[in-house]
Amino acid sequence: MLRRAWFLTALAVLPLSALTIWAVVRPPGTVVSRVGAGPREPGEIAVRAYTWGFSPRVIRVDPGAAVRFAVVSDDLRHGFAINELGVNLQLVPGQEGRSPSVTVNLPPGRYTIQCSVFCGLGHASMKATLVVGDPGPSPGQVLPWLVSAVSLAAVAAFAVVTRVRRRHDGEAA
Ligand SMILES: [Cu+2]
Repeated sequence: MLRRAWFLTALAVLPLSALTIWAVVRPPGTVVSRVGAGPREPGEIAVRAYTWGFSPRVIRVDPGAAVRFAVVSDDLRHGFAINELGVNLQLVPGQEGRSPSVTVNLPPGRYTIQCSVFCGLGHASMKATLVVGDPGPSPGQVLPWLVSAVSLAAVAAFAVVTRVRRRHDGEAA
């Protein structure tokens, strides 16, 4: 009986603590820049590149906006590439790399920003996201809700099973 209580507690507590950890450890710098400048004045988007990531990690722009990227590397040589926009900057540490003004003629969605200069172990994971318009929630935003729904269902199922088993035991006795 005692063991069952422990098990139930663990079932309820573990997913919650996992969620808390996930929320706390979530990588910093999810700063969001929203640029919706008109076609005449390109909105300038300042980005920092470092080993191994970009800040901000998420850049939001409106479809049709004219933008210009100003990127500075904090440490090594890095690149800043958005294939769909034809942007590819080679960054020298300490120098600002500036892209020409580009018009975001892309359908709403998420586009990968990546480092284009090999910079070591974490190079392949050195990425950020360009969000154009409002493409709806990403899988990462839905995940916490999914996890809590699944753990609630598990707790409920376990409660039902123990009740049924207890009743069964009662009849047998
Ligand atoms: Cu790199």
